[in-house]
Amino acid sequence: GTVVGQFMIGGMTCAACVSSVEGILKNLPGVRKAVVALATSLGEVEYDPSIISKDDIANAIEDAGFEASFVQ
Ligand code: 9UX
Repeated sequence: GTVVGQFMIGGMTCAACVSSVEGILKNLPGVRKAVVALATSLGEVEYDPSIISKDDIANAIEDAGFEASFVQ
């Protein structure tokens, strides 16, 4: 099954940053859907927790040079 996780993403300053983060998220194994909003700095990620954890998702965002923290 899938769950939806919300992540606060810091360091995004333009639309290209948003596309970049969305691209990273969508390419992760276990991630089904990812929508990132610049105005709120929130990313909503639909993922399969048996394949990837919320910490793995946050780490992938941080590896790309942004800050990420799990919200709920
Ligand atoms: Mo444009 Mo967003 O260089 O970091 S991609 S501000």
